[in-house]
Amino acid sequence: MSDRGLVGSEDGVRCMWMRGGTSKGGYFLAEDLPADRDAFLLKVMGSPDARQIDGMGGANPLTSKVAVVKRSERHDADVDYLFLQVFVDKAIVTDAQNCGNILAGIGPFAIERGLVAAEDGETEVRIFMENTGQIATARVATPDGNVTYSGVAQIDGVPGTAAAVPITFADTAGSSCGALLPSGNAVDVIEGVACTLIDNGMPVVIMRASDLGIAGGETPAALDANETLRSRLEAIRVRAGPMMNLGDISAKSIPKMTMVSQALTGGTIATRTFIPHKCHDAIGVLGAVSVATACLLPAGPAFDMADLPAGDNKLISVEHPTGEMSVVVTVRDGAVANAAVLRTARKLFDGRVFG
Ligand code: NQM
Repeated sequence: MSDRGLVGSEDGVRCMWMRGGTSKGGYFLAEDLPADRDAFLLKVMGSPDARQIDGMGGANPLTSKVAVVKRSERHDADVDYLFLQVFVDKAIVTDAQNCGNILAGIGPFAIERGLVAAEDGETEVRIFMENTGQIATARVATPDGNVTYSGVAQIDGVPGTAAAVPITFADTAGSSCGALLPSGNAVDVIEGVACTLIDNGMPVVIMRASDLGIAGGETPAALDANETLRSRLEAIRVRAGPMMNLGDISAKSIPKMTMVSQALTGGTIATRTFIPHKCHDAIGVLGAVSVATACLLPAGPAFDMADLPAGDNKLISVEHPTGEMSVVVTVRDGAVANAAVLRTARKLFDGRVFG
């Protein structure tokens, strides 16, 4: 029996729960979702409720995420991926942002659901990211033609090791804002703070930590408890949204707010990111690509703080509260031509979920 249109269907809806990078969420085939998708997803996650006690969500934006996947009709992609952020404490489901962490589970999910045929050894999956209209290419470990989640790759923010999922992005500049520097400037001063408004896959406002009165190495819990900081960041964000061609951002989870300082553990730069109302325990994938790109802008606050390696293929180590994210960028004519990251993913559950 079809589940379409039945929010509270007693039969539930087919769904795979996966960790993708440092995030976690429900992965659905587009054809399996009911017509009143957003009402269904709010019930699945248990939103709005700070504890999400009546749903699958983990009471954190990073564990209240959804991927919707279908076979692509494009010649340059195998599958289409739509990311949806389900707010924890508000009745909002938004496609206004992309997510490079949940992206890490798309290749394995697509193969497991039969949308992409597995090779013997490794399978390349070309993913059209519907939120931003761009393509990512993921490589999935498929020994003997089956997806494996076990392996030796380690990413900060996730305990243990798993199979590597290397992901390459090209042409991510201006993904949501229409231009890499949507205001036309490398630096804008907002509320007295020097900001770089940048979008290389994720719209991010980059500021010096010291300009916001913090050192830059604080824990997310300490920053979440800093009401003065949070209200200053929101005042800047509200003004930055329209400058970034994002319109009224009050009900959107973009732009992200990243404060940078000099690297603390041997990386290129240190970050603390609000996404946008809670401090990230790590940093988003595409958020890190935007920060890495900002490190190359001589006039900006990130350049001042960055300890950049030489050469046109740069490994930029973006430090965050639980370690670092390595972004490998290829620089052409002084600009980032493409970026690559290493992620892992793990299937946690496959079954039916109830709305
Ligand atoms: O920037 C969190 C995450 C993300 C987004 C957020 C992400 C990205 O860590 O590509 O991955 O910034 O909301 O999953």
